[in-house]
Amino acid sequence: MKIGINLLLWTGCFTKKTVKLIEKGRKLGFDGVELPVFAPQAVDVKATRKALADNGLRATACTIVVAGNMISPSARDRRLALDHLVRVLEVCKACGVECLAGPLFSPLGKFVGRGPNAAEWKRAVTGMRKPANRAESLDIHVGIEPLNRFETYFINICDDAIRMCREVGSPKVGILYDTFHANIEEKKPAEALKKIGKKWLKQVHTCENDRGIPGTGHVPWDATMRALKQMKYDRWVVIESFVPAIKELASAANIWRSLAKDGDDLARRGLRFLRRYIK
Ligand code: LER
Ligand code: MN
Repeated sequence: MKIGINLLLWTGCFTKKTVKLIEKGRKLGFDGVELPVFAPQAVDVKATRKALADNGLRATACTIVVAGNMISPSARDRRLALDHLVRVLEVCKACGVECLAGPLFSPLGKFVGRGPNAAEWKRAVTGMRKPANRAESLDIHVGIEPLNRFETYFINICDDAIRMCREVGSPKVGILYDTFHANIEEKKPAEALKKIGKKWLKQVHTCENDRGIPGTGHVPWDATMRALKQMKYDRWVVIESFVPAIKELASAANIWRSLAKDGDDLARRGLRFLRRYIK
């Protein structure tokens, strides 16, 4: 396993202006960085590749639905969401990213006063086949991330993500397990992680139950790390925690309290904690 740091700790979006954060990741001791690719047109592919190579780091990426909606009855909304996802995949591949993950179906914070219905599920399965094919041809992994019910109503639990992966049926499409969301939605988070198993697990986000520094709260870290080791998981474990200074994130994920001195402090202390499990 390798440990990465999600750059959302320092910026709301990865662009040519934030390439220098890659060096920060290396200086803090991480093996890799996770790039929040929310605006693919703003990414400087050449500079990103160079910064990764110069710093000897590898990269994962995350994205969200910034336009349209893959589960919407509107064909235009579905196309916008799919075009964004395919474009992000292409930019990620060009930058050398190994896995792109996130809540890929509907926008963060969009609610309709009910849970997902059968028509939405079908649109999601049909929709995902297009980025899945592109991921196969590009040879890049994709992780579907279950989020807690206060951020999305579409895919909150690992069981639903597993069902989605089965129905999409691509070797490149699997699941991102986030300790923060699992702590809210799963009865037994480590059991849910085991159920995903090596077959579907593409990526892991580590975040404490209060969105703060991993190791300072009640996430079942011993059981989580044991499950990862038992299944011989050998991909990325990325710290994804937030600080209120990053306004876009603060408002999207309701980060109002400071849970660390600043982003650097959070990254340093989180990494020190995770290194107890991952050398
Ligand atoms: C959002 O809550 C989250 O966990 C992120 O991974 C979304 O990109
Ligand atoms: Mn996450």
